[in-house]
Amino acid sequence: MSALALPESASSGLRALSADFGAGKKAALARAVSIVENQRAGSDVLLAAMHRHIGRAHRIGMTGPPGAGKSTLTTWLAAELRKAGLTVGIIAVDPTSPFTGGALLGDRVRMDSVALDPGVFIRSMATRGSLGGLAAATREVCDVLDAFGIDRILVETVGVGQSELDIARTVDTSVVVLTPESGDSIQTLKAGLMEIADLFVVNKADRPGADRLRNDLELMLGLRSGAVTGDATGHHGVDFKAAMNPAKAARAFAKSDDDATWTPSVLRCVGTTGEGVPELLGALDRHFGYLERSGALVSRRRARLRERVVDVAEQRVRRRLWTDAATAAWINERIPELESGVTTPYAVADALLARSGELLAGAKTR
Ligand SMILES: Nc1nc2c(ncn2[C@@H]2O[C@H](COP(=O)(O)OP(=O)(O)O)[C@@H](O)[C@H]2O)c(=O)[nH]1
Ligand SMILES: [Mg+2]
Repeated sequence: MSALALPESASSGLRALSADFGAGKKAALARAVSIVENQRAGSDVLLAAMHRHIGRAHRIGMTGPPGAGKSTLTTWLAAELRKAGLTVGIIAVDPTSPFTGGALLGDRVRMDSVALDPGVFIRSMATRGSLGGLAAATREVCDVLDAFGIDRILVETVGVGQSELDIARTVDTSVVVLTPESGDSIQTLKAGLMEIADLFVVNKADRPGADRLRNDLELMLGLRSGAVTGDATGHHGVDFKAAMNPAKAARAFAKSDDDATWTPSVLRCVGTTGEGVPELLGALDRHFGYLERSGALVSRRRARLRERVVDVAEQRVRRRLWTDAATAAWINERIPELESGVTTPYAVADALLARSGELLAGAKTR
């Protein structure tokens, strides 16, 4: 890629950065990621210039409870992808276990060889205010890695709450990693986690209970009765309710064809030895192929573009309106009428929006 096309107004610093980024220098990638992650000056300009260059990378989420082996498997995947000559980005958004933290101490050698490989870029995400902001930041950092030309982006997240699910939804393929320890609680696992899964990994298959967990998952997915759950609408993940309802699953199966349907499979892995990792890679490639053939990739990417517009618009409304001194003064002047009940917060809010057209359009900048 040549240098990013920046507007005339871009600073000389951004120009130098863009030239180095275009030349494939990893230091420029790291700087661009930091600017975007922390929403520093130039962030929007850089992302806008990168927009044309995104869409090549396969974005893969590794989601699951803390300690399931997400980082370990991510390291294995990165090593295997490198062997295949692909470049890899790793984004760790797991606040309970930083990618470079103690959890991987037992695995220092492989981790170091991955971390020091010039074809691998690793970043642990700091929280951007809230977890909600983190999903947007994760998506933007993925865009930067994608624009740089990185082939596979692995995003590690803990699938415990809504915000983490939002992060998981920023990827093309979601892998949910579970362990035999989570086996007994399978019914209590958040349905949300089940719904986003394109692939399940039963990790720690060296431990007792792995086969049972795999059976339980396959039963739940309707795989063991031979019924396949449909994804005919092209939405993300398995139809969990249909999976719990064999008759519905059978109907979905009857009207499905291979290109329009994805059935999440359940793979076994042993993170400590790398067993099952080649099969996981194969399944990831198959899922990407399915996304391309079925049109789901296009629709997911369209949905992401829509979300991006909404995110950016909200950011700009906030920034333009609430940092404007005249707007703050105007609201203050309305307080007496609000206090006396002459007007309501709803009427004031409408009046505020009606008078802020130019400000919202960015025509007035201060
Ligand atoms: N016995 C066993 N331990 C594993 C396996 N995979 C990972 N571990 C260990 O489980 C712990 C947590 O792994 P980690 O990758 O940090 O989990 P994360 O929190 O999901 O990222 C580490 O000590 C790993 O070495 C496995 O297949 N079998
Ligand atoms: Mg981890």
